[in-house]
Amino acid sequence: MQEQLKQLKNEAIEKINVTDSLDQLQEIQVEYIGRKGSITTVLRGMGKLSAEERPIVGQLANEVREAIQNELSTKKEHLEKIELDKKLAEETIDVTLPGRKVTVGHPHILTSVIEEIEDLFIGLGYEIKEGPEVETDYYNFEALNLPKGHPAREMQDSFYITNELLLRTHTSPVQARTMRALDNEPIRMICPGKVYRRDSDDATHSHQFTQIEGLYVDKNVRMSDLKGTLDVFAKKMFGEDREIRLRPSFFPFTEPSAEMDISCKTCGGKGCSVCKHSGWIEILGSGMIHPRVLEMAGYDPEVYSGFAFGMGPDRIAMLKYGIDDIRRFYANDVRFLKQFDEA
Ligand code: 2NL
Repeated sequence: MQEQLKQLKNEAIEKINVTDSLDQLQEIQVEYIGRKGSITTVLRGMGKLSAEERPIVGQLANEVREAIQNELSTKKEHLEKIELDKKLAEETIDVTLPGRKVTVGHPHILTSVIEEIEDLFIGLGYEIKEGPEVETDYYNFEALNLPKGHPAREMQDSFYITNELLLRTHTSPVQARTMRALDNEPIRMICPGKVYRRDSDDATHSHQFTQIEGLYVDKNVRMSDLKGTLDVFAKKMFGEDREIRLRPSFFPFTEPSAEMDISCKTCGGKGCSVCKHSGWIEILGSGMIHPRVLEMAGYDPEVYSGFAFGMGPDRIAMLKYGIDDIRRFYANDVRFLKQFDEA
């Protein structure tokens, strides 16, 4: 029996020496010193031994078990170290490699144009105001001197939510709301935002586009104030060498009304294809606020006067950057959008 134990010990140690797998070590442990392992099986035969032999064999069995356990532990540590070293070597990071390029987005070209206009008017003391895109019939039309049945409403057919609620057709209701909320105080404001019209989309029309409007109300505001302000705007936005001209026009919410043109940069006013051979390019609509609009907003038109103007950032961007189709702003083709990274 002692021979048997010594042989099992040698056998186990030999197996431990040759293996290089942690799984196999585990198997060896079960095979030799586990609860149903070979050593235990041998010890079951101890009953047949004499009283003198029993403690000797018992001690030997313990020594064998301990020896195997020690070998197992040493080898396990060794294999685990190899595995760790291998992992560390494989996962080395070369900190000198160049980093991966992170793609950074940028504002949409329309946002950039709107912000450029905002900044310009902030410099002239104007505040930026925003309002709801779902508007009441009252603020979108009624308060702007466009009563129900007015023929000019037809030009601004819209998306109705109910009879009295619609997607706003211009940003003017923001101004009507702002005036209403104030009590005969001077105002200088700019309101940018999305507007909607029931239009058929083509190169120059979109059912959703952007607008930016300005409003100036105070005592003794005159048409010359409007012209001076628009002249500063045109020169800052399109170049100091631009001239402006005002042409008579009509809007229900202004009287008198005027359209503003800037001199064509491409031909210097001589006439070319960009300005359709007129030497001038239409930029915006404007006028002196209609007394009825002031009155409905709670301002006394005998004391207060003001001017207003409105333009389309879509159109401004198309002119400024030579963009041929308004639908490009909304198609989200990154090849188009990426061109204006630095704009
Ligand atoms: C255009 C013309 C314009 C206004 C907008 C306005 C607003 C109030 C009172 C009076 Cl609350 N006027 N806005 C005035 C004249 C023209 O827009 O062609 N926009 C694209």
